[in-house]
Amino acid sequence: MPHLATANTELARHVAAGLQKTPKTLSSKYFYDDAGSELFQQIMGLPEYYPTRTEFGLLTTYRGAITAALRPVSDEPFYLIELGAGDGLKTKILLRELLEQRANFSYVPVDISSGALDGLAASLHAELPNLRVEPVVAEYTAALTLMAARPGRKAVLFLGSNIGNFSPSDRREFLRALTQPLSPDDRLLIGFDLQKAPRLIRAAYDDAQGVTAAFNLNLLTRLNRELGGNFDLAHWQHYTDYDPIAGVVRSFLVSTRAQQVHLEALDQTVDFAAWEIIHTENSYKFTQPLISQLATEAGLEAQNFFTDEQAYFADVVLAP
Ligand code: AVI
Repeated sequence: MPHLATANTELARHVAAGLQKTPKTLSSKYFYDDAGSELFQQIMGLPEYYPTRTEFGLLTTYRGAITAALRPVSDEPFYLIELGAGDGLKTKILLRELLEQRANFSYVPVDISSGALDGLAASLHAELPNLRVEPVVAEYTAALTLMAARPGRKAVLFLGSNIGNFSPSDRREFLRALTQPLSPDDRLLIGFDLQKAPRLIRAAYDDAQGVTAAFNLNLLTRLNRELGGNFDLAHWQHYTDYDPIAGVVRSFLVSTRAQQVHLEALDQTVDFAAWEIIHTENSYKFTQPLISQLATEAGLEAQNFFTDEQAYFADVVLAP
């Protein structure tokens, strides 16, 4: 018998509230259980999912200029802090470059899951034995407040267009909260997926092999396991669309028939009409003016804008 969450966990409270909204809504932050994280790794390698390989190419091409913008001019020690490090594949490009430059720095990967950080620290230790790694298990803003007490520049990485999964008001608030503990000498490097041909964007979220569908549907498997739900996956579909006016991919789970779902841990039964949706994810796409506006609103200045030849993706250096 799996161990059920009580009605008091963050997930339980989120689901109880989200399934009472109109439209029903669940946050994409709950996609990333073990199976979801594994599926996201697969998504990053899909032919249709251009953001990861584009950002990888961009960091490779501009690694010299990017590290020059991030590291202090003098040889004083600094911290390269990464929010949500994942497998570190992209970051290793910058880490290798800084090690080759003999830069005086520590790498500080931040995550709320200590498991994710343990794996990363072990792989870094094996691959880059000279690298100083100081993992921090914390929420992002708490980690930056903690690091602000240390002397030396903080260069903060937030790659992969993770910023695109926030709503416009949440991303403004998030960036303001991130910026608040930083001092004028610190820097941020943020990855933004850019607006482009709508069909290309849509295909990235509706791949031919169905991996993104499995990733979205896995949320229901998680609710079945952790909240004692009885979602029958045979009667749910993944649906996604890109809205070029709002510049956002919205993803949904669609109930293919009228059905009731019981969630034991919530002591709640939820009715779904035929073709009713649960909105599960927003993936916002940006333009250069939107990025500049966002920076200004957060009290930041965009200093360098690095993009690929096709202008699919941008990594932007920002200063408080
Ligand atoms: C993590 N995040 C930036 C991904 C994105 O592109 O919005 C998550 C994702 N969802 C579906 N595919 C990938």
